[in-house]
Amino acid sequence: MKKDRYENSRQLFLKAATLIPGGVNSPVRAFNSVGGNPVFVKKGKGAYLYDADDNTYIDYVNSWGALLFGHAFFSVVDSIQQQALLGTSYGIPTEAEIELAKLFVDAVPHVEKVRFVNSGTEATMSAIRLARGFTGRSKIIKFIGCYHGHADSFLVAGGSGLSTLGIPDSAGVPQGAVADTLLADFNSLDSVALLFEQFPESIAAVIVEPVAGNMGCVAPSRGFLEGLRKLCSQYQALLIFDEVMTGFRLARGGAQEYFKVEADLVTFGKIVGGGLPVGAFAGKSHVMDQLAPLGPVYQAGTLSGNPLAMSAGIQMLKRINKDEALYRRIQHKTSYLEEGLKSVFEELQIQVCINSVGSMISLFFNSDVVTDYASAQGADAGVFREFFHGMLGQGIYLPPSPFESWFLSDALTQEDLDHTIEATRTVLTGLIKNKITIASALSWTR
Ligand code: KE4
Repeated sequence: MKKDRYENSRQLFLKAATLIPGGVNSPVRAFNSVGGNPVFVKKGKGAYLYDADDNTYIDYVNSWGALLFGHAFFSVVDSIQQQALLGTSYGIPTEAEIELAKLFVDAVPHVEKVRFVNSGTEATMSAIRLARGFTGRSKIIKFIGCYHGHADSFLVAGGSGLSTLGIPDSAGVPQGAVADTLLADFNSLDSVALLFEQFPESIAAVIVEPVAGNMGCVAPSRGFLEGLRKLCSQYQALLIFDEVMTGFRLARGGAQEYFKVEADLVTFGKIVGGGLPVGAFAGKSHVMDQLAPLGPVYQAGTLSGNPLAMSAGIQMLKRINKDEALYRRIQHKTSYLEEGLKSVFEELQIQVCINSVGSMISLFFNSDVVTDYASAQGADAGVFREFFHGMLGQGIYLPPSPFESWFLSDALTQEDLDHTIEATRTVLTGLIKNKITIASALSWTR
């Protein structure tokens, strides 16, 4: 009997679900918001993924942004192989940590010291603790729809998987853990100013995704980041740029370079580890030196600065340093894709909002512009679901949620981009013909 296109993945998912909650090790992978079963990948190479049924995909997730140069990038793989022969972990300082720290501090503006950890969550959790320890204050401001990992104090009105699953808060987080987490609206300086007026001497930090990627891609409005800088300086709070997504993606110096706004602390993940578990947080010495063993703010990790992960990160940053044209090239690829998608929607008279910054891009089935979480939520999730599966069938792997940014890798070719644009035309044409599946969609065709 003809095998279903995803049969092996389906079998693997059934098996995984007997051993791993929900069959996945991170909720957003479970396809909950798009329905169906996740595909299981057996190989990645360059811009492509190969799943358990030997289907091939052009990848626009790239390990949620970590793989700026695509899968199995030769120098990263080679360095990991070399290091593995020398040992996988020591729990003792190594020269590699100094080398990556130097590459990091030379690339990222306004930082003097960096501490490596194992995930973006660890980086943001530690940065908040450091801000609280440095200022002696306890409150933090985060933005509705922004996601900073799964540390307790962030699990309020979070984006990414929390929005995908429709659980903006999480069970198991005691009220006390979020009592000091104040919420503001992304792109609304008034909502931030109001909180500072209410708590003029209690706010340790404002943490923001300089480009929101966890409600879909949403750019900061003109003056928003500059306004946050001004308010934090005025009230002696620290401005934390959560650059887990934007770090080394928007520019070599990340969002601070791209928007020319100085943060007091920055948190990194993803690209800095080249696909291995690395997070980092960094700032000026007088703040970072509050960290143990120098200062009173405790933070630790068995595998922090792990030699395998350091070797991968070193290769990523070395490649970024020597590839002068990288960011211009990947920006061009993103603009080409965006223009191509827009022309297809225009041709088919379908309303859509496409947001992009650098090599981050999102598509909202929405008639309005998307500038914050509320407008992102206004997009038609049902049509996104149909679109996602249609594109999957065309060999295009998109993030399985409307509340996620797509991430381009430099491995994408012109042909890949053209195929993506053509696939979009094929899928949307099919959706429009198939009135039963997307009756709601017709409501937004012109
Ligand atoms: P991790 O702990 O997942 O490495 O990083 C947490 C984090 C912190 N800050 C920002 C801005 C982030 O985007 C993330 C994690 N990003 C999600 C993608 N939306 C990771 C995917 C997942 O949860 O599986």
